[in-house]
Amino acid sequence: MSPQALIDRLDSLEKAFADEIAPLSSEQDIRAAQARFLGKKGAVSEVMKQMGKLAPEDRKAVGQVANRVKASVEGEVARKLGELDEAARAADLSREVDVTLPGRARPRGHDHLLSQVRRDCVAIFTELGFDVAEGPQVETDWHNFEALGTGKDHPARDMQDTFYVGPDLVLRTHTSPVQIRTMLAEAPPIKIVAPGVVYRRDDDATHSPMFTQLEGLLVDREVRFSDLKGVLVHFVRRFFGQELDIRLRPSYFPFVEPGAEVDMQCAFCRRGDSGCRVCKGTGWVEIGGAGMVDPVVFEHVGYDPEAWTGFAFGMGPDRMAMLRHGVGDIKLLYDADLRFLRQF
Ligand code: FA5
Repeated sequence: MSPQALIDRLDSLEKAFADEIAPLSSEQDIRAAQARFLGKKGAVSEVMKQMGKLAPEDRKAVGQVANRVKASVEGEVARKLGELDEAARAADLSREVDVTLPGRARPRGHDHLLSQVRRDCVAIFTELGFDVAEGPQVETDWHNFEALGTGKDHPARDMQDTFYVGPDLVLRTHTSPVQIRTMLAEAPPIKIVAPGVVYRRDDDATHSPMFTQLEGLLVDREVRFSDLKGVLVHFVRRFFGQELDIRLRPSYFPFVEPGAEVDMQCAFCRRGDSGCRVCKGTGWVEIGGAGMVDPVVFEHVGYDPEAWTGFAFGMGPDRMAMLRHGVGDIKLLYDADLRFLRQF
């Protein structure tokens, strides 16, 4: 082809490109058109391949036109894409938004049943003037056992199957070590409750390896067993909202003397109906242990056992949650199944 024919061809390609992209309205189509003209096998490139055969001065003239056409195609592409961008932004801005429409509601969670029960329990005692105390879940053998009158060889160690995390470190088996920590830190009189998680190698429908307890400790002058009973009766009636009675059965804990197991009247059948699955027909359900603080415990924490007296109790809020809400298996409290938890 002659140099002039190549220049004419390039000029007509420039016009053809402008016509081709004028109606296009997507970036994808515009890029495809660009490739058909400027790509390796594109129309402009095909023309340029023929320039090799030209005399040097002709090659220069055709080359200049080719460069101009290339720049013009690229300029057209940029302009067209800019137009598309502008149109999209304008469409976005002119879209109507009804600001009076209600927003999308987010589902709301609520406290876990055990948190609710714990809060209810603590509230009943703070009303009576008790403070809230806390202690660590990984506890020393001394705080969990020794200081509570349970030496290394004491047979009562078998009463609680313990998870050991070191030679002298345990996952606390009850909240009673908080009694020790509180008395070591503060002088009497003392009036605290200590809610918290405890651990034992236990596992059935009413026993979980991790469960909660609520400890209570009151130390003052001339504290009597009847004070303990009065506080426990008040608590049970406030928590269950019924005139339920409690029963204190003589029992043994190394840190109280005398000690008792605390039973409450069955909140379901009240009288011990033979078919009641909660009390198994006895009319009573065990909810905790209690007693008068053993003088040996006062000695361990440096209180004068001649001057001070006290009572302590440890209850199982999990059991009380099960009783109040008719939950048949303690595992439901720890399974995190929303179908169960949403009911409370
Ligand atoms: C104690 O743990 C004593 N520390 C309580 C105490 C405190 C007595 C202060 C005297 C003075 P006991 O092992 O009985 O006692 O446990 C108390 C309550 O915890 C039980 O009545 C029961 O309600 C609950 N409990 C015990 N083991 C489990 C378990 N594996 N799962 C759920 N609840 C449990």
